[in-house]
Amino acid sequence: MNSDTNFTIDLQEICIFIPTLNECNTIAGLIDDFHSLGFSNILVVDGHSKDGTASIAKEKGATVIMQTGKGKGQAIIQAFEIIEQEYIIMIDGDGTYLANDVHLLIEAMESGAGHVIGDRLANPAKGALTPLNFIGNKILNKLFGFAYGEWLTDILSGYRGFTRDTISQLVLTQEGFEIETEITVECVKNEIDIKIVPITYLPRAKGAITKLNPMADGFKIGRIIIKMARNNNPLFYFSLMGGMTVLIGIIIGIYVVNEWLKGITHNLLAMLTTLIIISGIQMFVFAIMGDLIVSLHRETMRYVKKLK
Ligand SMILES: Nc1nc2c(ncn2[C@@H]2O[C@H](COP(=O)(O)OP(=O)(O)OP(=O)(O)O)[C@@H](O)[C@H]2O)c(=O)[nH]1
Ligand SMILES: [Mg+2]
Repeated sequence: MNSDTNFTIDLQEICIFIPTLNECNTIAGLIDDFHSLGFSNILVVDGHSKDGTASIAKEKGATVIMQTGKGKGQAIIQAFEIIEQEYIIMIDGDGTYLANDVHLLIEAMESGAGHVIGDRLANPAKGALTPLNFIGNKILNKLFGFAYGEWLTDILSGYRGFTRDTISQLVLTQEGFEIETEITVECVKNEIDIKIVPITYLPRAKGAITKLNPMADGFKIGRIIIKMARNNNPLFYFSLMGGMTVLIGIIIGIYVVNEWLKGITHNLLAMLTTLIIISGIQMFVFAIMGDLIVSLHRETMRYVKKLK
């Protein structure tokens, strides 16, 4: 951070929050870096690390609490309940993000953002992302764009900024790595001003093991993007379901017609095909009705917010 950068936000009003699970290689350096930049409120929520991460963080002067449940998401939910500062910077403890980039997030909040996302994909160092992780992230960002109409570039980033007001509006339930997706959906739903800032992304330190399973967690994240769209963007959700149902109907229909051309009649299957296609078309009607209901609800919420 530039020493000549003058924040209007008092650093005492900022909490640096780090969720950790077995990050003994990197946690000390990260805390030192934030201290040297002038931050004193550093909170580590540890998932009962077996490698001494919690005691290292304590020695380095951070406030350390043990999480009461399991998973990164649960640690974040717990932290959001106890943090008292007006601004929260959340950063992974695996040394892949730079404390030095924090000014980018703070400046974005100073200019009015309720939520800031550090975009890792803008500038990843060589080896920071495996090809699978890079492609997986790109696909999930695009899926998110289709589902919510917000074309954000890195919904899964682990370096983010929040105002207290934003946190108070988020309803969070996901205990695992789906939490970043849920945070982003909740921000979009509550029409919070989201800003994206490009940050540096480094490879994990040698010997530090990732807790993320790219395939299993990737699928869970994709599923949550689609599932949460049911309430937030029914047009997308029910159109997708309707489209898939109609497609299944058409595939069975092609088989039925093909067989009929050969002189074999499948009466029951023909009826089933019609039923499936009609159900699919009905889902498009749900989609339009759901969209109307959500639009009305948003308008009412905007009015309620204005009254507050
Ligand atoms: N408190 C807590 N922290 C966790 C838990 N799982 C992961 N973390 C921390 O959350 C941060 C992100 O975890 P990573 O394993 O780096 O996951 P990732 O950054 O999505 O995956 P990589 O790209 O492989 O690094 C790290 O600081 C972890 O130590 C958990 O169950 N509890
Ligand atoms: Mg990581």
